[in-house]
Amino acid sequence: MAYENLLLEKEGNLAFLYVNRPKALNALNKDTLLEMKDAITEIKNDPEIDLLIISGAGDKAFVAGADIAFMQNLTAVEGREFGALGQEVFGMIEAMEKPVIAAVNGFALGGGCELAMCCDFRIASTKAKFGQPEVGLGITPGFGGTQRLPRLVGLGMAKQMLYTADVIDASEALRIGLVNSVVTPEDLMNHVKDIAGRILRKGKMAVRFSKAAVNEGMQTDINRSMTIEADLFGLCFSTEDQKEGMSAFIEKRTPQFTGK
Ligand code: DAK
Repeated sequence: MAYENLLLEKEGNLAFLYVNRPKALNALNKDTLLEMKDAITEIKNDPEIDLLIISGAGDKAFVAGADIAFMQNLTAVEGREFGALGQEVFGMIEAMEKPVIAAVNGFALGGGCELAMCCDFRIASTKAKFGQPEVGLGITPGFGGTQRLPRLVGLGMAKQMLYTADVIDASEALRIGLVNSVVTPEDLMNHVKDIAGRILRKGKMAVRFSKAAVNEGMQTDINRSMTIEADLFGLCFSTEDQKEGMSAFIEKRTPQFTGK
């Protein structure tokens, strides 16, 4: 499907979703979020696609936030609806079975930082900048920032970022664990594709079950989460990839996974 505010590209088993409103630094308005909902559904249901990379079009921004011009005159009810839509779309990304990597190429502020945080992990270019500037606009983060940021970087650092609205650079984001690595802008996509390739060469269902175990386990207590892990571990033994992976090890050869 063609989108007005997004670019969706496919390359083998990889999908690349670019937020594409460079003139507004890829800010998210309602139409863009609605398109993202469709695009995520399309990627989720595409049997050819095993991994999604999300980035921003242009060379300046990943996503500079929710669209302030769009939000400026919202009523309380419309604001709530807009927040709920963003939460729904970001929740779909987080819950998607297929791994999702954020390739953060520039400003990731407000809703942009929140978009990056709902991905499985984040790789940044040296140009990336992160922050939750909402309190400077007289609002709170509304697309999960108050919840995902403390889970990723800890309570103290999250509260400092949320209360001060300070923008941090890529090296500081690396230091606090918000991103996994920082590379030059020229190297960003190749670096992310290299990581994606290493994931795609593993047992597909094992990767998906690992994602489910982490995501579901993090929402519950340790006893329940261990049960979730045990269940998903057990489920692996219903896959052909488990048999192939273990046979290959015993036979001292490289496994030929089929994703089944
Ligand atoms: N929204 C709309 N337009 C934006 C934008 C944004 N977030 N960010 C940038 N733009 C537009 C600018 O208005 C400008 O448009 P023109 O004037 O050219 O028409 C164009 O992009 C280029 O921006 P600048 O000229 O400002 O570029 P600079 O290099 O000088 O500065 C900047 C780049 C990223 C530092 C600056 O643009 C900036 O500070 N942008 C705003 C960043 C920000 O505050 N982001 C957080 C947005 S608030 C909720 C739902 C959602 C949310 C909260 C609650 N509920 C319903 C509960 C989410 C909130 C946010 O994300």
